[in-house]
Amino acid sequence: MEFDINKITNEAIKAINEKIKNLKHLNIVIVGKTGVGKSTLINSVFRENLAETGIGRPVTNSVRLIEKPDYPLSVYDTPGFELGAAEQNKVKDEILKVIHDGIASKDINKAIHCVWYCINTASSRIEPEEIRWLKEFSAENKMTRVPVIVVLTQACPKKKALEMVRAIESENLDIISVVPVLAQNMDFDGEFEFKSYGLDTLIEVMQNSLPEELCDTLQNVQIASLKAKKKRAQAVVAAAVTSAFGEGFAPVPFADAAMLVPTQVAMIASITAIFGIDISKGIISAFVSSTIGAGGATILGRTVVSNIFKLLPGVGSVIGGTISGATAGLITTALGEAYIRLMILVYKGEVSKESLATAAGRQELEKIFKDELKKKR
Ligand SMILES: Nc1nc2c(ncn2[C@@H]2O[C@H](COP(=O)(O)OP(=O)(O)OP(=O)(O)O)[C@@H](O)[C@H]2O)c(=O)[nH]1
Ligand SMILES: [Mg+2]
Repeated sequence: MEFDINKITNEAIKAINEKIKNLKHLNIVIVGKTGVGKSTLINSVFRENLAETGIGRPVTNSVRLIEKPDYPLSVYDTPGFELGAAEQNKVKDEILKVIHDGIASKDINKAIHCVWYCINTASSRIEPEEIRWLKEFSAENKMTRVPVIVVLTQACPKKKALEMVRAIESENLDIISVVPVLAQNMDFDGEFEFKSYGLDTLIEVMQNSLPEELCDTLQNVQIASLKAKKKRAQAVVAAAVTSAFGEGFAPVPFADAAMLVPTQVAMIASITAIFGIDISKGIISAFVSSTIGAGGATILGRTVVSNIFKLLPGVGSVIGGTISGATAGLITTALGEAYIRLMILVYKGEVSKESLATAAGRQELEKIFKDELKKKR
């Protein structure tokens, strides 16, 4: 059958745009005294320097909403917050109002999904006022149950940070975790530098506390953990294969290319959304032509199957133009894994659209795909 790379590329681009447009909207609240490092944290965890480049508008007296067009995250920031009973109560009530408004909307896109309460590790000890705030907030959050994560900012030295973690844990607060982080490297008189750490743990804790519908969104906006993106992307591949090919015993008519392509296109769209990078048509077209359409070695159609089988001795045989679902699944898995490898290269800036347009670039992609196929044998 005729295998139209351009058509599949266009379908993939369309699916990617749809997937990104349909991501659920994530909303988080960040509380903490002025100067603890809230803005630094936001810029380090989320793509596009959000705290600096996002449009901040006042929601209430002390709460500011940071958002960007076509960006599936809103951050409710509390800049300039000073400790003191009156100010603390005001901020608490305003945040509770934001939470209640979200719930009243009955819309997951408007609900508050998480609160980060930031405490600076550099302060000599945890102030009783902070603990009191957390206790009072938790009491009023009993019904609304928005998960609270205590983030220990500027957490160095680590030993001191760990002491603070223990001190907070001993308070038995109604929080899901205490996470020490150093959002940016910290320089000491040019003598030595503490390396940033902990943001990946914060992402992991978030990922585990969010409803499933928001997990792709979190991965889309976060830039703190490549490992978390990869893990989520691999889960997408596994789910695509399971849902499309089941247990894999039923024969799949291979000549019918239409059977595989939609599954693979949807899988690629989801993975792209997870990586949160702008993907050009050139990159998708290079990927399609060097994998499922590699110079005469398309996976689809009978000729292809035999080509693939040269790579996969012992996998089974082609009977009457069908292959087992297991084999179709295996090819799809290799395709997904190869695409994840490509996304990681693009994410790290190790490959460009220009280099993929060259013959050498495409050969490299083809090699990655064949590599993955051999792994799955
Ligand atoms: N090296 C380093 N500096 C940090 C870190 N976090 C915060 N800082 C510094 O601490 C100062 C205050 O940080 P901000 O992020 O502006 O604090 P904020 O909580 O947003 O403060 P307000 O907006 O006033 O409430 C800035 O000079 C930051 O550069 C960090 O992880 N590493
Ligand atoms: Mg700030």
